[in-house]
Amino acid sequence: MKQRIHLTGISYDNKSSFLQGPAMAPDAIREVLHDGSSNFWTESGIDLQANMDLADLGNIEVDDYHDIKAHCEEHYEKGIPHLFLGGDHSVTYQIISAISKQQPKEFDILHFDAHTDLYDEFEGDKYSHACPFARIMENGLCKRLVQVGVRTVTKHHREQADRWNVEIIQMKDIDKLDAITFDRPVYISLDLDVFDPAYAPGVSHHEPGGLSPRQLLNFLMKSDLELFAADIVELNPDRDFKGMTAAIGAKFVKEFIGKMLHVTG
Ligand SMILES: [Mn+2]
Repeated sequence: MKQRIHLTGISYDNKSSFLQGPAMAPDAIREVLHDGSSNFWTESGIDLQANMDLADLGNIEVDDYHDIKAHCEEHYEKGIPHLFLGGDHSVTYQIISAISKQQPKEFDILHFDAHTDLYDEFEGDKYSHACPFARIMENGLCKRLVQVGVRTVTKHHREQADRWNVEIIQMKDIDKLDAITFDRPVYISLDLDVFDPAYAPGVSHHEPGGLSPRQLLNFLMKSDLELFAADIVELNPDRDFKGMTAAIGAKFVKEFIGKMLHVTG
């Protein structure tokens, strides 16, 4: 039987501190996904079209940041794997707030990013795209947060991480990634700026020295984590080159769905 999968776009980038653009990302990723340039098999050998019933629930478009949560609550159904396409990273707090009403503290978050996004506030805004994981942790919305690929840690971030026992695997220590395992279902938040700008130029914040897509693909294939939902955020189509970064987004849409299907190739 085909596994139902839900996909929601969140066309929102008003909490971006530097450049806008990620509001256009959901459609840019969908375009690559459906342009016929690739097939629907995962690298682990799963035929997605034979195994998934993908329902695209369209884009959430709101003016008020705090309205995103209610729309996510309407879209999210516990038990149906869900993929969210941002949007800037501020949307993750709204998504997790919606999800945690149905799955209180029963899950962990695995967060790939060049940044911790743990600021208590950024430029006077507690809901900036630099702050979502501070809001998630202070509200106790998940059990465990593991951040991977970070390469911009400050003293403030370190203090914030210590407050909530956030585990940070900085990019310089990336060899430790393979040892990470999870006891609870996992939500992955993928900020595309975790990748080196050489691979992913289409993001607002270029931070050299990042992950390669290959490293994350290999980790996903080796890991036995139980993925129940994920987001892919911070694609900025205005900064992209020939859709290269959108293609990485589309690639991980497929690989994340493959992980959600619980079938083997
Ligand atoms: Mn980031």
